[in-house]
Amino acid sequence: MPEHFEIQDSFISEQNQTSKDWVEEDFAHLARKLRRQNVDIGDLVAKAGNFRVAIPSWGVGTGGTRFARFPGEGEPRDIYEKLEDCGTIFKLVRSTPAVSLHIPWDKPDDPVRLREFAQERGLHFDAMNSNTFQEHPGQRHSYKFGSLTHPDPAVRAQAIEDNLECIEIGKTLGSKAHTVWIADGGNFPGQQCFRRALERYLESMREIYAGLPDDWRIFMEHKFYEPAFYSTVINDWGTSYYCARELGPKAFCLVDLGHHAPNVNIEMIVARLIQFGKLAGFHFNDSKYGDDDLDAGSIKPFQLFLIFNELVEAELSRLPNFKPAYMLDQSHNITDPIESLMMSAVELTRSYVQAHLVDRAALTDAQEKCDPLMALNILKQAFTTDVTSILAVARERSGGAVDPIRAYRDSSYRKRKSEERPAQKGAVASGIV
Ligand code: RM4
Ligand code: MN
Ligand code: MN
Repeated sequence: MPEHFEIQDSFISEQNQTSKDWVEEDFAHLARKLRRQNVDIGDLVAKAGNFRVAIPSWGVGTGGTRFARFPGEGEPRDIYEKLEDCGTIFKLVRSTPAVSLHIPWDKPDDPVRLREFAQERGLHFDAMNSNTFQEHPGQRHSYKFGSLTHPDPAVRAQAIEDNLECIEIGKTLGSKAHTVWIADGGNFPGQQCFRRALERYLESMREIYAGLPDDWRIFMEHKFYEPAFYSTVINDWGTSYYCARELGPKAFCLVDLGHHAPNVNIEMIVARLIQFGKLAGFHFNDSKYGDDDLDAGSIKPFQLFLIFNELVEAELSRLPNFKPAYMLDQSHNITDPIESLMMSAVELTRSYVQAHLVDRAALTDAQEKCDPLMALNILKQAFTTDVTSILAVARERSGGAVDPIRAYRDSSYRKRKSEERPAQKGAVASGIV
């Protein structure tokens, strides 16, 4: 028996056999239905099979709120165990071969070894993420009043250094992008000079930008509040876009779905950033009230579809500079993180495939003829088409599970991990998300 339990490919294919009947029946029915609309189901299976989204290293640990954290059984205790879980997710859903690392939460002691460890599991590294919103052991200066925009140049220099270090580690890991989210802002009117803070941000970011390798991109993530409750420095996409323009062609704006005020039209922000050639990509999650970090598609699935509608439209139009990076950024407080991440990856693929079902010629026609009802109807038709069997077939063809959640539960993976990974008394998993 291997020292570390792994779900075997043979187990997955046995599981898939038990779903064979319904998959074939639903798939054949859907193929006929789509043929009536002149859509080839094979094309959609290929699209589903090519969809990719990165898993956040911090997402496989159990999250918490500012009130409490309820540690899950057998949760990963270090980055190697986190990668084990990411490998399991990848095995079952097939769309998640990349992992996005948060430094220093998951700072590797030996990046070369970590890269090899990932490769052995078919994984590679997506965008790096810096963390200048917390204090880390041994840190000289406090980030209590900010990092890249702090009034004290020594604090800013430290924050710049922290970001450059992420890039350094990322180079060894094979990453090609760096994401910067800062918590800088204020809790009270008058606390910060808005203009000076943004000037300092740009000044600091220019130094980080100068440290980017030629084939890297830098992503800026805006957020309108929290932990700062009155103002933030990179508060919205407009500020982010301005900074991306100022910094240069390697700078882009990242959209985290939870970082907008309630009811904001996020799909329109996405369309604008696409049009201006500055969309970095996404931190996918869902929210009801704030930066809730709930599972993608759990609260506003129609919004998710509308976002993918914009993305697919751009993909089909072959716009230059359009290569969005897709990442999940969620906090799993009451579910098994592996299950939530798998389900979210599936929901993103669902929206992506459904967006390919939009009859674009008919939509343009309705728009040009000022026919709002028909335009909405065209979108709704795509959104209400059940593409579950397409997703299942795409996964199965690439060796994944027809029903990832069931396969995962039946495998007893979590139970086995709880035996292998006894909780360390008093230990706090890195990451508070
Ligand atoms: C922030 C933001 C960042 C993430 C941290 C943990 O709200 O979404 O992307 O790194 O949370
Ligand atoms: Mn985020
Ligand atoms: Mn967030």
